[in-house]
Amino acid sequence: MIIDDIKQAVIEGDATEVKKLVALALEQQVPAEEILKNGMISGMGEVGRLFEEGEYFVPEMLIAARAMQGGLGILRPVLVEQDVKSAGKVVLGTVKGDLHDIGKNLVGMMLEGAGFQIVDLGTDVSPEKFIEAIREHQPDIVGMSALLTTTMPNMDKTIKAFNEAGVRQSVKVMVGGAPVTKKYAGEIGADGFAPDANQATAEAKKLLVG
Ligand code: B1M
Repeated sequence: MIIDDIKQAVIEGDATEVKKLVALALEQQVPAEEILKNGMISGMGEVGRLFEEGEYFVPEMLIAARAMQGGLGILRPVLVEQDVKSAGKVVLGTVKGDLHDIGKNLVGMMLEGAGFQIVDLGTDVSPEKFIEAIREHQPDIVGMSALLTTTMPNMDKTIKAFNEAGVRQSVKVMVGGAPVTKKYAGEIGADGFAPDANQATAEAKKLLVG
């Protein structure tokens, strides 16, 4: 099945094959969500497992990540095509010390698809850079992503820096990423949390209402 082939191509880090198969799956009317969830994200889960077991090393993870980004590039127009009017502005970034950006990019794409305007600050974003972006772009929401247990505390530090800089009240803060939990989000005083990109969209909408 094409979904299994996409998953396998991500695991093998074959970017050309991933791009080709994702395009083919879309042509065959396979829903984008299924390609994403059961093909690409599932493949990355397996890559993580292989890394944990010592079968894969950082280069293999990196190559798989490139393959996934390639596939996301093909899916992007489908994921973001829906709305045109702006539902709100979101400044998005992966916290300081953290270079993982696939999940953050996916959250950005889904938010864009739901009509949000995205200002993506990239990875390894310091509290100062977030604050600068708040002052420059005046977003409704600041979204922070972290994939490492060692960088997750930088979300807390960033929120504290927002308080000190006097910008905390002007934005809602949403956090997410594999090690982040709803409980942790509450502990650090974030306004919202989402476990995945789909729910990030629903959470962002909720934050702007309530
Ligand atoms: Co890294 N890495 N990595 N890695 N890597 C993990 C995260 C790890 C779990 C692997 C493992 O051991 N099983 C482990 C972390 C362990 C821990 O902290 N508990 C790990 C490690 C240890 C490391 C290094 C330290 C390895 C080393 O150097 N020894 C190193 C750190 C570098 C750094 O950041 N400073 C490192 C490096 C890398 C690469 C650069 C090689 C590469 C990243 C490339 C890139 O992103 N451009 C990489 C990869 C690919 C992974 C895995 C395999 C895949 C991550 C991913 O993209 N998942 C990962 C293992 C795994 O997750 N199974 C692993 C797919 C993505 C769609 O999911 O990012 O979870 P995710 O995003 C989801 C949700 O979390 C949520 O929605 C997304 C979509 O549904 N979400 C949000 C994310 N952000 C959100 C924000 C929101 C809301 C929801 O609101 C704002």
